[in-house]
Order: sequence, then C-alpha cells, then structure tokens
Amino acid sequence: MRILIAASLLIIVAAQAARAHAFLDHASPAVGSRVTQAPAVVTLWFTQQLEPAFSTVEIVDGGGRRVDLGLQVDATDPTVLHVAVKPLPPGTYRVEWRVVSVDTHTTTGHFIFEVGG
Ligand SMILES: [Cu+2]
Repeated sequence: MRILIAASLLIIVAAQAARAHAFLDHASPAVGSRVTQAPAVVTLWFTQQLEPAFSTVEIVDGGGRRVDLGLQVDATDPTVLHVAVKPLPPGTYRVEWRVVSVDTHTTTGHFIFEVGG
C-alpha cells in the first residue's frame, strides 16, 4: 500500500513538472520600466531551467535595429539569461524572447523597457 501511494505521488509530481513551462518571471530592467541609466546587460529570470542551445533573445530599438550582442546562460542558475547590449541611447527597447525549457516545451513572449534621461 505504501509503495502504491509513493508511486501515485511520483506520477502527480511528474505531471506537474510537465505542465510547468518556462515563463518569464521577471527581468532587469523590469518589464515596462523606465530606467535613467542604460544597462550594459539585460537579464531575464525564467520559471524553469532552459536549454541554452535553443533559446534566443532579440532586443531591438524603436527603429527595429538589433542592439543585442550575445546571450549567456547564468553560470550558476540555468533559469537565468544574460543578454549583452550595445550602448543604448534614450529610447524604447523591445525584448523578444523564445526559450526552450528542459521539458522541451517552447514558450515565447516580449516586453519593452525605456531608457530615458
Ligand atoms: Cu513545459
């Protein structure tokens, strides 16, 4: 009986893990925020571990020009992505993310932040 209960608990946990795709938890600069200091790196925190080889982040300025330089998964936390960016003049920037989590599900989303003087 004890084994049966343990087995069914395992199944429930597995099912919940499969439903938990990687979504954006928060970002820096914060989603929708206005910052006075242009960031050198945009950081995104996700709700699940990512497959870095299949995850992309594009950041564009108001004219649609790419400003992202490269993507790096955090060395200690595989749910965190760091995106280096060119020097950002004041303006509105759009971050488009597409990530594949370790459960192989793809999720996408976007947000903006503003650099203002
Ligand atoms: Cu999933």
